[in-house]
Amino acid sequence: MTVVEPRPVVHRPGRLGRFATAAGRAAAIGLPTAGVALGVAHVVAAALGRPQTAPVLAVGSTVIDATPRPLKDFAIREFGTHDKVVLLSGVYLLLVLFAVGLGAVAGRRRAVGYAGLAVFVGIGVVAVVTRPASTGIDALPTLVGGVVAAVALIVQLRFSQTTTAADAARPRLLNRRQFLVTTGAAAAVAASAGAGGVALGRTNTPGSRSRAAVRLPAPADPAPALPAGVLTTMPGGSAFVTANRDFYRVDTALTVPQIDANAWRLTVHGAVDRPATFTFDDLLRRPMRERDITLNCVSNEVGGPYVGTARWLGVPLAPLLREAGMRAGADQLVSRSTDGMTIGTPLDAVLDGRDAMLVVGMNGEPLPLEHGFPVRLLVPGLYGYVGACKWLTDLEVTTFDAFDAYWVRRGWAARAPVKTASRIDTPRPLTTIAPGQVRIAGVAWAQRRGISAVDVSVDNGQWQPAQLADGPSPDTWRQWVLRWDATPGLHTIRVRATDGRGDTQPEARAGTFPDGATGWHTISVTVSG
Ligand SMILES: Nc1nc2c(c(=O)[nH]1)N[C@H]1C(S)=C(S)[C@@H](COP(=O)(O)O)O[C@H]1N2
Ligand SMILES: [Mo]
Repeated sequence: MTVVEPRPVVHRPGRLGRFATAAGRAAAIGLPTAGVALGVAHVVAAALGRPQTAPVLAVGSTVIDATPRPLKDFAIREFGTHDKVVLLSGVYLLLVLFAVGLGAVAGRRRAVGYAGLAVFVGIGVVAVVTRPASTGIDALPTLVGGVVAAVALIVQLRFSQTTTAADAARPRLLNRRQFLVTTGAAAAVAASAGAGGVALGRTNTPGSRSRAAVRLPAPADPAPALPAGVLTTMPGGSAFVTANRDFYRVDTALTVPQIDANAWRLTVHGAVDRPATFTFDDLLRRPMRERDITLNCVSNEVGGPYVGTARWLGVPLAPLLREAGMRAGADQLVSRSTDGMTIGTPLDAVLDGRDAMLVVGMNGEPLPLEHGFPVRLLVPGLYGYVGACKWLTDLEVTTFDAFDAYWVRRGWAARAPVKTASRIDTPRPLTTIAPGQVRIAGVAWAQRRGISAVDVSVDNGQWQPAQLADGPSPDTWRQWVLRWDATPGLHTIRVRATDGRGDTQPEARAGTFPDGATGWHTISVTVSG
């Protein structure tokens, strides 16, 4: 007689259900493991005072440098100052996919899982140590994160599988609970370490501590008093001076470089007879100049936000270069920063008498970290990418033939004086406003040449001269206002400026690449009936 063994009744989930269970389990193993690696690395990096050595940031920075120019251009255009958030989100998304994949293979073949983790850590280490200005020790946070993550993975795998007879005999529930507990613990470690790292990285940084200790000297050559007509505030529009916290920020740095002003050095070298090195105190002992200057980015679209005016305090650059003794034939000044940026400035622009400065102060404070602490270059009349190197450490006198700077290598113009531009700040585009007397107002700039007129046209009608507020020099923007009797309906408003030489902004639209946008800022508004 044959005994037919009764088969246990099991509920087999459908295909979709099986996939979901497998994916969930893979995620439950992989995500906390990756999270532990990154969170622990982040907190160690922050505790060591080198937050930029957190592997996610190092990978992100590597991605930025490797991004082809059109894509980077697109990112800045589409996401503006959020481009870094978008990029980091992309890096995190790839990480999640990798981590889930790791969880999936680790659940089946542990050895492959550990190998996957090693690859994961390896990518981080390579990214960290190949960053400019990195040292071997910078691999430490990533390695510590990797080791702790490996332990987390071992523990999790132990509880995620029933491998021994004894395990199998145990009630499934316990096993599952243990699995959830270990996974939850790993996730908690990851989250708290990550949060701790971010918080530490914000406050306990060498840069912010050093900046707090800086005392700026009074300028020997103070900024001229602002003319009475300057509008210190402007309802709905741009105040003459842009507050530091509102000043636009454009750079390739994922974490703000942390520089101790006491350890900082500026080297002046290249085609000079007397190369020299300056400490921060050396600079502060020189006579200081203070000026109001408008700075803007070549990536600013017509009507865009990447422009601001600040009161800068700094050391005049031309005398310092003359002391070094520039050799004949040199035509380019290359600035280098601690984070590996290179910026090429025409030497004649630095030497022609304009207020080219090594800037240490912005609106009465030491330079904010985001704007280049402790020292940045500023050359009025040039877009930032050819004249405003932040976190400056090195000045090389050379030629345009001999060296292409960072953005020039990516196709942007080597010489880029700012183009005349004007912007309508109020009314806001695509808003609905009440009929009657309306102030149309904004700013216009053409550093070095100055602004001589701003005209506004409503509904393609006659150009009407706007009222121009005063400005202290041709290197700052000018505010403008025009009163308009708004009638119900949809209206378009456009603006154009004329510079100090009498040249009016061309109507033809050009994109920002390769040397700055052109065209008239045009908006439409609805006036309610
Ligand atoms: N080290 C460094 N300096 C830099 C940049 C950068 O990416 N790295 N960006 C430049 C660009 S493109 C501009 S427009 C200005 C912006 O200065 P801000 O961020 O202080 O407004 O800085 C310039 N200096
Ligand atoms: Mo820029």
